[in-house]
Parts: sequence; structure tokens; C-alpha cells
Amino acid sequence: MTSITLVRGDITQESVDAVVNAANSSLLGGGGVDGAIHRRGGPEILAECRKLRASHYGKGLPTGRAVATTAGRLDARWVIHTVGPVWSATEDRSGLLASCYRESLRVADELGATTVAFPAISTGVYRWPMDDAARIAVETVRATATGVEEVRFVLFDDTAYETFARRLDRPPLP
Ligand code: AR6
Repeated sequence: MTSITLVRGDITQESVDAVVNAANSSLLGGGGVDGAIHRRGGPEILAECRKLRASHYGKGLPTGRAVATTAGRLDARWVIHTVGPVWSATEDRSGLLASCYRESLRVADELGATTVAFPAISTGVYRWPMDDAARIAVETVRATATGVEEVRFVLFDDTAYETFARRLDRPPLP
């Protein structure tokens, strides 16, 4: 059984086996949670990302896929980088967003990670509406068979937290 927990805060402060990064396909960093993970995790993460680009992912990591590196100085063993879809009002890309959660959990299983922290993928720079993103995140995690014991959604602000809490039937922030 996978338990789902909710935290309001900065994902780079969490102690878990694996921290999921909402990356872009270059794997070479960016803003938002990606920038925060590289800043706090240090240069080792970027060094491994560069190696991935020079080997398996010459064209970059496709949207909806996931790949792991060291977590550098984070209090975690791995960072699992996944690439969310950019929100589109005209095209339904929800299958790709679901794939980010599923593939990240698959990589976590390969690594033997039992606690995994996720940000709300695609809800920042990529503009996915929070309520729909929370629905997809929760439904996908619930529907995925995995050895991960705890999936922790780490939400950066009160609104994101409350949105996930509603989807999970959990109490709002005090
Ligand atoms: N901890 C937890 N959540 C965070 C943190 C943090 N430290 N910082 C931001 N968030 P975003 P995306 C929340 O933009 O939409 C990057 O440049 C944020 O409030 O990080 O998937 C990449 O390189 C939002 O709810 O990721 C890509 O180019 C959520 O994390 C692009 O952004 C995701 O916001 C990916 O865009």
C-alpha cells in the first residue's frame, strides 16, 4: 500500500529517498523547482545531467519520461527528473502529465526508493491549472502499482496545498 502525504513547503528541504524534479527536456536546469533543486543540491546533479545528455539522451529527455541522477547535497539519495507537458487549452496533454508520475514511480522502483517527494509538475512555468494537475497527480499515483511506500506531495504555497488537500479529502491548513 502506498500512503500519500501532503506537505506545504520547499521540496529541497525534504528528507526522502528520491526527490522528483519538474525539469525540461534539456536536463540542464531552469527556474522554479528545477532551479531550486540544482542550487541546493549543488553541481554534482548538473554534472550527471550533462553525462546523460552526452549518452542516452542526446536529444534531451522526452516529455512524460523520467530519469534519475544523484541528489548531490540534498537530503535524498536520488533526484528523479521528469518533463511535464506545457498546458494547452486546445490539446489534451493530460496523458503526458499522468505519465510523469507513472514513469517517476517506475524509476523509483528500479532504484529501490521507498519514499518519494513530488512537486506539482507543470503547474508553474508550464501553466497547468492547479486543480486539474492535482486531480491527475492523485488519480495516477492511486492507480499505479509500485513498491514506493510513501508518496509525498510537496506544495509550495497555501493554494496549491489546499487544492491537493481537497482532492485527497484531507483537512485544509489551520
Ligand atoms: N518546492 C516545491 N515546489 C516548488 C518549488 C520548491 N522549491 N519551487 C517552485 N515550486 P515549475 P513546471 C512549485 O515552474 O511548471 C523550469 O524552468 C511551483 O509553485 O517549477 O513543470 C524547468 O526547467 C509550481 O506549483 O515547473 C522547466 O523549464 C510547481 O512547483 C519548467 O520550469 C511547478 O512549477 C517546468 O515548468
